[in-house]
Amino acid sequence: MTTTTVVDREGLEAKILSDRTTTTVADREGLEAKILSNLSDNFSDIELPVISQKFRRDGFIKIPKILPLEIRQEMKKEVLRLLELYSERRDLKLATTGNTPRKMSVVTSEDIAKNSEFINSIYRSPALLNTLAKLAGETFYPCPSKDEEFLIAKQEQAGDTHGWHWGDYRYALIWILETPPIEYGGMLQCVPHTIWDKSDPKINTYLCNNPIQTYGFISGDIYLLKADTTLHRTVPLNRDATRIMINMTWGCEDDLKKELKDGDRWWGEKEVRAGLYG
Ligand SMILES: O=C(O)CCC(=O)C(=O)O
Ligand SMILES: [Fe+2]
Repeated sequence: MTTTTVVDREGLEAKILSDRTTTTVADREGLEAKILSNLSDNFSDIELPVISQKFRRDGFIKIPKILPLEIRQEMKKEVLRLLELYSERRDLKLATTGNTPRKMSVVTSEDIAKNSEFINSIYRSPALLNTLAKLAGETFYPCPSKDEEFLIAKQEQAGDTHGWHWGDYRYALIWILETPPIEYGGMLQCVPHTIWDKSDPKINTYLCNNPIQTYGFISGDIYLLKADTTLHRTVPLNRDATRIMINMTWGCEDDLKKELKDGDRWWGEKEVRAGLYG
């Protein structure tokens, strides 16, 4: 891998900025119209209750068709652009999830929010939020913490993983933009209907006492996760390979009152209080 110097980075940034067109109201309306028409083609009032029940049961539902292929392809380009400009490597173990590992490169929520009108427009799309709310049976609210709205993660080295954890907020829509064949690892594993006690997470006890569901993906997949009560992780890559995702997080009504204080926000800072390094 080559290291990006400050000069490279500035040159690259200038090039990408000059390539980028500003999003106008008309673009945003066009995007919203595409999202809406795709939803009415793919998520009828007959299908929604069926997937909604499955989601309640599993805390997970694969829904690639929630967004049209064209937008998923555009998202991949946008995420690759942001990775090139802003990615930071993380290698740590996190105490509040029983010292499970985080090994990947990330683009932080703030860097994404500040630098992508495309991602912001999709995150706030009324048509998308309305369908997700019908599916989950409650209103989706913008994430109460600006540092948890978004996360881009790129796994690339053997051993890279997003270890067992829960989310601070209820809903995560995860776009699998690129993933290797499942024999390389990178699948998602879930234990739904579990609770995160940050001072005593007891992850292995949950794993011993419950069935673990494993979901494989292909590039272009999208899934919705009930992240606050579904213990989950990605299976470590067993060889060097590329797996890229973007996470969009929303809260439920109760999340609006939540106060977080554990010093475990590993995605935002290189070194956090609850992390073990080296
Ligand atoms: O990469 C994945 O599929 C899971 C991501 C995840 O758990 C997270 O962003 O919190
Ligand atoms: Fe997660």
